[in-house]
Amino acid sequence: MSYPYKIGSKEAYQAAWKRSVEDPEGFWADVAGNFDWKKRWDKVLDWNFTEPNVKWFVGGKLNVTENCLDRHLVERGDEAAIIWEPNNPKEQYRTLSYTELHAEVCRFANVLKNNGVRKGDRVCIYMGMVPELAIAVLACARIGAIHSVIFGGFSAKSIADRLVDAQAEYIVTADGAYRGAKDIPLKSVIDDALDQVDIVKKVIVLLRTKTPVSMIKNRDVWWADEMARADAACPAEVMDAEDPLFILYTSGSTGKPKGVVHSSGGYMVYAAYSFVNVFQYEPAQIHFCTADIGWITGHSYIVYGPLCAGATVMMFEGIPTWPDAGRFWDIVDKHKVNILYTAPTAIRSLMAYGTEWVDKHDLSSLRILGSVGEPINEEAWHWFDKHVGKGKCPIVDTWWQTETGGIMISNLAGVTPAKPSFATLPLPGVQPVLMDEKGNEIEGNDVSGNLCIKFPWPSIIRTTYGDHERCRANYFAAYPNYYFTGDGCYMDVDGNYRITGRVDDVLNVSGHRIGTAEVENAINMHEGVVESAVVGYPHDLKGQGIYAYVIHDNTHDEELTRQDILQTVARIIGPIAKPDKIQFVKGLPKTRSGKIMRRILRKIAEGDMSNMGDTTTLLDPQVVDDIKEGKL
Ligand code: 7RM
Repeated sequence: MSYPYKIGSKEAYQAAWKRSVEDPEGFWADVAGNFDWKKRWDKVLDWNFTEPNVKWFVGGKLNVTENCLDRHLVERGDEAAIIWEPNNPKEQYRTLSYTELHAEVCRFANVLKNNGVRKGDRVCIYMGMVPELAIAVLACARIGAIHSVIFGGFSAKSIADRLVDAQAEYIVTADGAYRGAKDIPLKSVIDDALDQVDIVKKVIVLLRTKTPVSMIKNRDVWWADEMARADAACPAEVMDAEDPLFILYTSGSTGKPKGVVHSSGGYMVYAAYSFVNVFQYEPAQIHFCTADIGWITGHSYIVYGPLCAGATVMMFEGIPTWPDAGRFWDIVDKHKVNILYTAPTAIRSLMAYGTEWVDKHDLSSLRILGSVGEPINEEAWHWFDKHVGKGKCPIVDTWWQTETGGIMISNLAGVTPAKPSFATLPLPGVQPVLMDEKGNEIEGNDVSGNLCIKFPWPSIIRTTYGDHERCRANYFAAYPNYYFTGDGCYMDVDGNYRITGRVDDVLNVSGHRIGTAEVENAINMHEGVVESAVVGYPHDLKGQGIYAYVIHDNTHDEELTRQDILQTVARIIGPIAKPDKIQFVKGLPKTRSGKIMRRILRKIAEGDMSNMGDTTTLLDPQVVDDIKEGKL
């Protein structure tokens, strides 16, 4: 497989970026021409950012799975598409060639059809990191069903909310999932969700952990039984370039997660284009993205991008620290991984275990390293470079979002220079700008502002499922005619971008987006809680920790209440949203109009008790001192 759209030198990068701005339609038509279309598009781009209404490759017809699977069969059918490493290193790993993956996807696509799934239907997928997860995702794409993958750490309540929002009538799950020393009873969580929701018609259950499950007659069916009676051949559904490919829920500044909708054509083109360019992928290399497919990183850089490029992906079921802190390095060594794409939080946690875990393994197969999910601090960057890359592997720091579908700002490995803690430069096709408070573009270098994108790229969010106005209000209203990212950004004298973090009420905990309002809602559901305010604070491993200030009616034991609140948050959202610290307070710093002054709460959570700034607008300035005294 060759990649005519691969940019291989600094000069080519500059030329490509320039062309992408001067002639975006010509630029993207050239990239998109390298994929299999059942019908070529009539028009490359139709757009406005006011509604917003963005359409790429208008009138084009395709099926994403033909690009990810069928077109590789003749030349590289026997080569590995997925190498799967199980949670337990003593269990045999599995390799699925492109031919095998294609066969499994087609058969499972028929299973979906046999169970009533039709084009446009929403299918919720709640599974661990097993090959069947990738198979289920691709099988949906095969028949034009819209998948909505939910990360295995989310609670029954979170699942129920998402099922209702997406009006999903079908679920694919497993009895359980292995993660380190734990196993998570997935089907049982689904059953709890289904006690709250009555729209689901079928649940297809994969046997993985042999955890006892309840199987309800006429509703729940086993994966293996269904596969055994399904046909092998499944022609790919003809999809419009703008037909939705998937929904993925992500947190914003309101209490309710949004269903980000991605298209078929534009998303696919951008996922493959960014994969090949950022990682400078060469055929036969083994690409290991450690993210879960439940997050956008797994969608774009385990499934769609790499498979579309005919790459070999490493898929890992477990966690970096089990059975020991050398697990990633053991996998790299065992499977001769060439590209390792992971998160700063994982790097920091492994760093804390010491270098002996890394040094034990042969990492000489590594060529390129990547980071995603949050700003990477310099210490972690240098540790990654020195101890993992041995000073020989370019590191790509990739900035992007669920809403952008693919990597937007990053160096291209070994082609454009890296700078520790900087995502550096936009990919050709991406036009970032920094905005001031008044809504003007900030010109020049060595400046800071809010990061916006001024021109569409193919994998831009199309809508928020079932509520287009929400999409407009969230991303296209703060700065008219721009896409607003929600991130703050600094640009250095050379024009390199450094993402400094969210400027809205969204936390980034271990690379997971969590809205402060979401956590507050969950805490407030606990009996006796009168009110709460949640802020982030710097956390050595997680990047940000969650600090909750809670007003409680105080009739119970404080420590017990604390534990109960944690339990409530785990129930309502999932364990990832549990506050690291809970401080019981008598009052919250509120303005006369009733707004909580989070700035003050953030300072206290950070342990910075100095100058609280202007507190004269507070209803009761005394609460600030009370909170300071009780700081954890
Ligand atoms: C891919 C992903 C998006 C938010 C985004 C940023 C932060 C992501 C970086 C980063 C600094 C990076 N999607 N973020 N990557 N910050 N440097 N390389 O993470 O939707 O889950 O989160 O994550 O704040 O807005 S996401």
